[in-house]
Amino acid sequence: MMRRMRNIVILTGAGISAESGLKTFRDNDGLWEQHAIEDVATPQAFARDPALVYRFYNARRAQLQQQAVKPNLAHHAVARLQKEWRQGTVTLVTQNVDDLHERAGCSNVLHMHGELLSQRCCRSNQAVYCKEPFDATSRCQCCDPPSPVRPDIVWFGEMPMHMDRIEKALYNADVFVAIGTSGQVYPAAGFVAMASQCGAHAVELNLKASDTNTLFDEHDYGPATVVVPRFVERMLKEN
Ligand code: BV8
Repeated sequence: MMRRMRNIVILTGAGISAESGLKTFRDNDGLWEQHAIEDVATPQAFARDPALVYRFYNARRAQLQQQAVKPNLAHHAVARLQKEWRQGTVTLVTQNVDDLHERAGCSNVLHMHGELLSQRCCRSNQAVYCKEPFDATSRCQCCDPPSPVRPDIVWFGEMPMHMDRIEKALYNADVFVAIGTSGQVYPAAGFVAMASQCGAHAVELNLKASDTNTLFDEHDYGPATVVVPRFVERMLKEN
């Protein structure tokens, strides 16, 4: 018998934004200008070929702001759950760097891998909202003299953000829901094990079984715009 469901932790990945028109990492074999994304999204790539890395993020930042790219039914269902859940807390952790959760009405979104619509000072590490392209000639507004800026993104080999708040939420979770993630990138892929060890009921909502699917108690496979609203409807009705 599952203990009373109070605190929910939701982890989303690129799959929740796929139906909004944003490519997932494993689409097109995860390539960018014939480079493996894992080879572009690294500090080494930024040091070796900054123009390529600035270009990669400028293109994705521009794509995110296209008229056609907007939150889909899955983003709106998550926002509904965050708004209507009265039994406890809903902590939303995303691996995504887009702002579709916020545009669907979600609050306190923990972007553990950073955000596209932000630029970070290479000297002070201060991040500021930015929707324009920027490159090696761009400068911050927080230093004197101004310093170079970088995408406000957590690259492979860099420490993800908000880990203290995420770990606390996982330890207190009664339900852990992973949506649209392949379970290939750590530490995010390890969250289901952490939550389950503390007694959480784990649910996987995805197009197909992820690499960590055996760690989940419950699965619903299909497009996020179908399985996520169905899950939220059931959670709100049953509790
Ligand atoms: C860390 C920002 C330690 C970039 C991202 C060697 C060297 C260094 C590190 C490592 C190493 N080997 C392993 C590691 C650890 C590494 C890692 O896990 N590597 C993997 C490749 C093995 N992790 C790290 O480096 C992390 N940091 O370990 O730091 C440390 C410790 C102390 C001090 C310092 C450092 C940092 C990882 C973060 C990397 N940055 N993003 C950017 O966005 O440009 S990760 C990036 O890839 C995304 O953010 C995302 O998280 C990930 C892709 O995962 P998904 O979101 O799951 O997307 P994917 O395409 O894989 O899957 C989509 C899913 O959706 C699929 O299952 C599909 O079926 C489903 N789907 C598709 N359509 C739909 C759908 N579902 C529903 N509906 C649909 N319509």
